[in-house]
Amino acid sequence: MVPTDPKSEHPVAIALGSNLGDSRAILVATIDQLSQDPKITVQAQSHWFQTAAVGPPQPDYLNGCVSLLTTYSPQPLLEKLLQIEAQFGRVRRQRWGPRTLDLDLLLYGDRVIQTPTLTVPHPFLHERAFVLAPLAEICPGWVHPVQEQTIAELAKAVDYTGVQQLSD
Ligand code: A4P
Ligand code: MG
Repeated sequence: MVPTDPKSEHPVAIALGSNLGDSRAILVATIDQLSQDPKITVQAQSHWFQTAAVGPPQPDYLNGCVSLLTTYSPQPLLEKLLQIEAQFGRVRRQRWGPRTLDLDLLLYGDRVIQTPTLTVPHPFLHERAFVLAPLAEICPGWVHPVQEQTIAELAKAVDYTGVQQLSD
């Protein structure tokens, strides 16, 4: 793996999701937490989307994405995300089951990372409408380093049934 220069800033995209509790308040507070970290500059935030759950039957999700510049290297950034999830009471029970907060590291520059704890790009990013709808708003030209297509191109290929953009 190419070492990350600790001083340089790296573009990152993160997906946010919640379908338990006051999802809107939890996601807004999460972005606030990210922006308060001195190693993170939040660059852009998508609209919120109400989305039908993929996986076992459960309530609709609120989903959105943010883009960042960060001096964190990938693993410490993941740990930061897991720490914020824990802070909002995320308890892991069931794979793809309901959660107060799910933070996924979607893209880290053009890096391809495969470790036991971290896969980047996120393995389902290119096939999930609930990720591609918000992501295409904020970074349409970002080239997915495995699919070798832009986010806008990937976003054109998925079905948006059950994905509704909210007005604010
Ligand atoms: N991990 C590996 N790579 C990553 C990455 N790129 N970003 C590891 C974040 N985590 C990554 O995650 C388990 C472990 O994955 C982490 O500890 C980390 O080391 P998790 O969040 O506990 O597991 P999970 O979320 O239950 O499973 P998974 O496969 O990550 O599910 P997803 O992809 O997060 O999907 N439907 C709608 N409409 N909207 C949603 O947001 N989300 C999910 C969960 C299912 N259905 C949904 C939604
Ligand atoms: Mg997850």
